[in-house]
Amino acid sequence: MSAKELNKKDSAKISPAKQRISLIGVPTDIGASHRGGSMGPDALRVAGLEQALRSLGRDVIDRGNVTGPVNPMKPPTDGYRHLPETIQWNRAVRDAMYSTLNSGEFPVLMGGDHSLAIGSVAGVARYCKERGKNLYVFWLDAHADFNTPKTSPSGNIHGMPAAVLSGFGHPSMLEIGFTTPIIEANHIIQIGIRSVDAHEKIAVVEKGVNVFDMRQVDEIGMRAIMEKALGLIPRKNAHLHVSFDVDFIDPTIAPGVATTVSGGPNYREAQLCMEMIHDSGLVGSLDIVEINPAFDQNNKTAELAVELVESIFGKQILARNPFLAQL
Ligand SMILES: [Mn+2]
Repeated sequence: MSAKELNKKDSAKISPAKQRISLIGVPTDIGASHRGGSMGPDALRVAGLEQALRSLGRDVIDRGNVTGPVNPMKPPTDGYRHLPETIQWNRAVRDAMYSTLNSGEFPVLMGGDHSLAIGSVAGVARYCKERGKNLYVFWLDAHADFNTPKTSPSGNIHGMPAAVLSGFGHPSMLEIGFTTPIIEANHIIQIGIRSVDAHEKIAVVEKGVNVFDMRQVDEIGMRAIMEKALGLIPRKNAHLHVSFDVDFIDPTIAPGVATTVSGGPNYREAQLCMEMIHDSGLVGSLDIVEINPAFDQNNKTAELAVELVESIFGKQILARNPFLAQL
């Protein structure tokens, strides 16, 4: 799709329905390699997420936190760390996401580690199936998160959610979904990827995940990547879920995450990504995961995440009039 065609389509959708935004805290690091992600929801609250979205004219309600078991800090069993606890958290997340969407609100999951995307996407997928909507997921991340217990050295489930969503993982994790797979692998669109284990390199290609790695961003730029990524989504009856792992961003500006990887999008590239997600008018639910305040500096990573999320909800540098933009 050319830039001109994209602009035309976007201008018709520049004012998405102003649903109330529902913030859902999920304070756990049950699936992570390091402790501290459980403080993520409060880091986003302290950084002013609710107020920032209100200042964009949105009605926002903070629903408090979903609850679940404490992190028992156990070693892996049969290739998984904390499998029963992770399932318990994810069932609660799934039900919270589903009921929020069902009541007409826009759910924003404040994690928590990325294993929570299993429950989050499962809840969104159920809603979409019942409404006849075609679900696509943007997976903004440094990692492909496509491990299975056979291939994961650590057994940390936050390295596995994209595989589980596509139907690969422990049966009791697949059961979090109402269908198997929870979403077809080719409806997962990964952007910013730069740390992929040897077997994952093969698995994501074999299973048909759409991966835009950092080399592609280097070669053709974020604008072209986002045009391609958005071009994969049919415009009719589509629901876009954005699963935003904050380690997507370059660690020089976002150090407060569980697993940093050099060479991520810089500030403007990340902003452009979010602005183009907004302009598509397709986004209907969001995860913000992997912020780890224990590794942060004065909460700057949560503050940056808030700025980026503002752009997903339409904050712009100028009052861009789609008609003036054509001149
Ligand atoms: Mn991730």
